[in-house]
Amino acid sequence: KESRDEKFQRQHMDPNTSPVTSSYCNEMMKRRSMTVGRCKPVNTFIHEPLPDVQAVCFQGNVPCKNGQPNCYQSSSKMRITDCRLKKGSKYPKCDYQTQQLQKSIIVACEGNPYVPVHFDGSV
Ligand code: T3P
Repeated sequence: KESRDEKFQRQHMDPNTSPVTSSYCNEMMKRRSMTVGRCKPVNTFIHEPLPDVQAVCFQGNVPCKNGQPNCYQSSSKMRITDCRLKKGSKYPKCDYQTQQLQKSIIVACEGNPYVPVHFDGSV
């Protein structure tokens, strides 16, 4: 079974692509199985090396949006792509807007080793 950190990597890590075309999100959301059963409405891909993203678990501690205490904000801006489902897009035709950004990321971390398991947002 897929572990929570494997799921984070499937949903959020894309170190080797510095995007991108306007079809990036349509292709990647499908390739990474986020259009199975429903279209995941919002998802962010991170274009930085995995060790740099894992290191965020030891950077600035911030509260998570759900009130839990285990979120961390990256001290540096990272290259990310936000995928947002377009208005009117209806499953199974998941049609996404692709937006490249450079922002600080906020992830939730768990476990031993202590690694990212959820993408909480970007600032
Ligand atoms: P996950 O917990 O699998 O990482 O908040 C619900 C989902 O939306 C959550 O999935 C993370 C995702 N999300 C992004 O990927 N980027 C964002 O900027 C926000 C706000 C949410």
